[in-house]
Amino acid sequence: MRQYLDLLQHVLESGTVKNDRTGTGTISSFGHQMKFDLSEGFPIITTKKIPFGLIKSELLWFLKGDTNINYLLKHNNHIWDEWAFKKWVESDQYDGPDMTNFGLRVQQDDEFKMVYEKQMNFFRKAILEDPDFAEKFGDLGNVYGKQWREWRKSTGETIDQIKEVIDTIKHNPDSRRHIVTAWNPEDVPAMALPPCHTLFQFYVADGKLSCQLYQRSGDLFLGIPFNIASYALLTSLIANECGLEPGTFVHTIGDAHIYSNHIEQVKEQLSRTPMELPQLVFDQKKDLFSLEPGDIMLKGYQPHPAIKAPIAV
Ligand code: THF
Repeated sequence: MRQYLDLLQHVLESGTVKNDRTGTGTISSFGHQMKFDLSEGFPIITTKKIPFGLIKSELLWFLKGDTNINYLLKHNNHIWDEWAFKKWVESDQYDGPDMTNFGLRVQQDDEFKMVYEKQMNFFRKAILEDPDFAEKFGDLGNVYGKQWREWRKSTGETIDQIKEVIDTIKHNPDSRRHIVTAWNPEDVPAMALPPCHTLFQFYVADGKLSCQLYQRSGDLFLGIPFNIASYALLTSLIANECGLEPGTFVHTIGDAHIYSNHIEQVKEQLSRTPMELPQLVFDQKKDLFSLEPGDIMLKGYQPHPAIKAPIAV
């Protein structure tokens, strides 16, 4: 995982200070690529502990075509809560305390943080316990799951991009069109968070399946370690489904940035020595769409301790 640490170091040293949508501030650099040979072990960062359980449930959620955070909450996964919460507090059915700009205020104002946490806990409970509320406010709209499995055509029909790409990998492996896109220009203006993982392509050679992701924007400290592990897992699962071995994961990033409130954490991470990579183990007989998080595990993952950092919303 030297490549990841080198990228952190490079952006820290030569990035440009740049303002961003969230108002947090970043150091940023444009156009980077990392390559991970999946036969050398599973590429999960070892210089801090990454909660792999969250990566499994998020990826399976995407693959099911689910866009409601209810599934994630049932699996104790809270990485998308803020986005659904934001839709709720901005809707005309919300009549609690003012939550404008909660992402920034939570970090600056302890009194506000308590009020926010009370609202957030109420929100989570309602999503889990009240099906009508969950249907209305748990849904994130046209996010990854929707675009991957139910891309809407102008005729009203839908395209299952994942099924189609598996089919073409199996029947026409040499094709140069094994592409899944999440970037839908028609949807973008109305989206709370337009897809960061805009497009990926598969490639078959020598019995191995490789995958390249074009990520338009990458939060190097919090998001990128998740994204690398998630796409490495996706590549391995699709390879298995197609009777191939996993090849290389190529990660191409547009705006690669370190948030200004992650700098101390990044320096701490750079002071640590990487450990050996773990092995991915999963139930290879199960079909892709019926896999559950419990069917997937890492063997020999012995990372350094976790490093906490605030997420920019
Ligand atoms: N927004 C921002 N600012 N960065 C992102 O990486 C990001 N994502 C998704 C949507 N919006 C984003 C959500 N992905 C964590 C990790 C990935 C996320 C969201 C949050 C996170 O906080 N990870 C903690 C552990 C959290 C926990 O244990 O519950 C960590 O230490 O890694 C782009 O994919």
